[in-house]
Amino acid sequence: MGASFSSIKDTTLLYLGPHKTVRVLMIGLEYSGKTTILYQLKLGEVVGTIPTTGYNVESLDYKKTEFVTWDLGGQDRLRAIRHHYYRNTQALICVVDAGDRYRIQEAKDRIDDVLSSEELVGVPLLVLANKQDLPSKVPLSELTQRLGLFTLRGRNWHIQRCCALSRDGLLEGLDWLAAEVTK
Ligand SMILES: Nc1nc2c(ncn2[C@@H]2O[C@H](COP(=O)(O)OP(=O)(O)OP(=O)(O)O)[C@@H](O)[C@H]2O)c(=O)[nH]1
Ligand SMILES: [Mg+2]
Repeated sequence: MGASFSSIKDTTLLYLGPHKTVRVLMIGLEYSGKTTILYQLKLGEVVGTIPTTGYNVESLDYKKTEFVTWDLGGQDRLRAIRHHYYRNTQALICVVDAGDRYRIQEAKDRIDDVLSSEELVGVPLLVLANKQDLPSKVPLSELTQRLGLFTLRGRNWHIQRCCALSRDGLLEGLDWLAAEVTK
């Protein structure tokens, strides 16, 4: 934590350009930080957000891969429309507010609900344990346990600490995802 990261745009200068396009779905409870993460990765800055009532979609070029990333609004009432975006998804990012221990069960229920979709069978899952700057953050081992990640079967998963405000951990998470989708 505390190290500075170059923006994705800067990083792509090192490469010849995207060689592969991957459809990524970003899910998680409302207020977990999905939109903040999306625009931190796209623009290299923190943007002011309002609750997402549909989706945001951005193309992120990173390590010869174009991540077309769909950030789906997390409010409960949007459940009925979220599944329309599942088809052809090649990677999942689930954002969890690690500072809110009272909503971990709800976050687990959301993950389980999304993963139960037939359209997402076998799709690799990156869990971003966001808001690591908050003193109330839940230790990663406890979060991993309570989200039930050890019991997942039939898909590769990885959990990564991050802070959307400072960018810490975001590129490490994308590194894992990039390696997964290019296997
Ligand atoms: N302290 C802290 N606050 C964060 C962090 N990431 C996001 N936030 C704040 O959390 C709030 C919600 O962020 P959003 O990105 O709008 O959350 P969301 O998951 O997109 O929410 P929905 O669109 O309703 O699903 C905002 O006030 C962000 O500034 C973080 O790493 N640390
Ligand atoms: Mg949002």
